[in-house]
Amino acid sequence: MMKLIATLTSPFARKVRVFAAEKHIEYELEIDPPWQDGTHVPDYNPLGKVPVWVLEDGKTLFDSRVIVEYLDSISPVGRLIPSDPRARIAARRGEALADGICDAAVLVFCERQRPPAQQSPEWIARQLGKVEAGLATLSADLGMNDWLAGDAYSLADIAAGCALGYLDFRFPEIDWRRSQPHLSEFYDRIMQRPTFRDTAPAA
Ligand code: GSF
Repeated sequence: MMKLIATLTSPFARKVRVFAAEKHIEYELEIDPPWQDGTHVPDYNPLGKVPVWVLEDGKTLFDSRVIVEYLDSISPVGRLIPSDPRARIAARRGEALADGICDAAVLVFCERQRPPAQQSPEWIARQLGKVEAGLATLSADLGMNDWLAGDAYSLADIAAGCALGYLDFRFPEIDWRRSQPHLSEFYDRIMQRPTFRDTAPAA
């Protein structure tokens, strides 16, 4: 059986979990927080990050973008990465934007774990600026549409939903719903999907 090494808080791992669930791909979920002593994550991924996907023959795939591409290729059920080149690039761009928001947010979260005297307010502000600008662009890209890339639900929407969920989980003080009402409606729409409800971040 294929295996996913993840945490229940990683937005990148959630993207993979939602993606696999939407495609009815079965796998074993192994929780292994990469920050903890004794983690085995570096044995699977030299970068020491989750998610990692372990194939039946023991080969490993990372990062989340490579994993979702693989998952879309092994099952024709409900394609989530469009095959039309323009729609495909739009979906991947949306994913890159959402992942980039998460990268910046994760850096802020990590910085805030350090002793207060070692934290850099400038660094935190720089990363939070990326989160704000990223949200504004997501909202602009969504416009009045239901989904981010073309007419159909895609990888871009999954990545964006995971990014918004991560912000709610780690940064409840960021009131993105008020500043981005379209994203708020989008998030309500995506949270109706069982695959999203079943994968909400948990401490
Ligand atoms: C990012 C994975 C990542 O940042 C991907 O899979 O898309 N580009 C990669 N993972 C974090 C956990 S998280 O905050 O989602 C991670 O494993 N960090 C451990 C470390 O040592 O940086």
